[in-house]
This record gives sequence, structure tokens and C-alpha cells, in this order.
Amino acid sequence: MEDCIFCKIVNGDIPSYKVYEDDDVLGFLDITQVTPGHTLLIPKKHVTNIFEYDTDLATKVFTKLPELARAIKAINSDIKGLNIINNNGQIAYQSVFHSHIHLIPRYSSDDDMS
Ligand code: DGP
Repeated sequence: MEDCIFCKIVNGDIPSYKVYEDDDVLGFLDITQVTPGHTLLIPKKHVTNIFEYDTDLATKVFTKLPELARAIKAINSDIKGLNIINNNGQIAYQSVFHSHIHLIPRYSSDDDMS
């Protein structure tokens, strides 16, 4: 897709800090960093959101989550948890219309429940 920011990242036309890559997916740091290590996992193939996935693509993308989650957690012993968020459609707060999954590490310092 010509005007898609994430397609440009996949193609190397826009720089990104890559944390994971294989033939089907790319993981890179989110530009806004809700917490340090906030990562986006995307299919390299342009699909707008979950409504355009077929089973094969869903398998290729979503099965990578546990491995990527563990890799992010292993970076820093202060990471105690992880939010996984996937917004689909403008009404659901999707702002970039190339499907992406947020992995947001949660640190001991995030704990306001004590
Ligand atoms: P969402 O609201 O779920 O569609 O999240 C889109 C995310 O994409 C948002 O957290 C910021 C991130 N983002 C937007 N443009 C860029 C960019 O050019 N580079 C990177 N690394 N992230 C981007």
C-alpha cells in the first residue's frame, strides 16, 4: 500500500527500531512508547485489521506473541507483566490502518495498587 506508514517501515523506506523479524512479521518499537519497550507486531502483508485476516495469516502473526512476549520480558527483570492490545477500526481507537498488535511491558514501578 503506497501511503501506508507501516508498509513503508516493512520496505525500509521509514526507519524503525526492529526487535523481531521473519518472513511474515515484523516487530518494532512503537514511536510513542507507553512504557519502555512498547513494541508493535505487524504482518508484513498489508491487511487493515482483524476483519481482513484469513486463518493462515492469523496463525503466522498471532502465534508469534508468546515468543515475543517472553523476549521482551527477558530484557529487564523489572518487567513484571505485559499488556497485549489490538485495536480494530477507528471506533476502537485504531489510528494506523495496517494491522498491528501492541505489546506494552509493565514494570514494578507501574504498580499503583499497593
Ligand atoms: P493504534 O492507535 O492502535 O492504531 O496505534 C498506532 C501506533 O502506531 C501508535 O501507538 C503510534 C505508532 N506509530 C505511528 N506512526 C509510527 C511510526 O512512524 N513509527 C513507529 N515506530 N510507530 C508509529
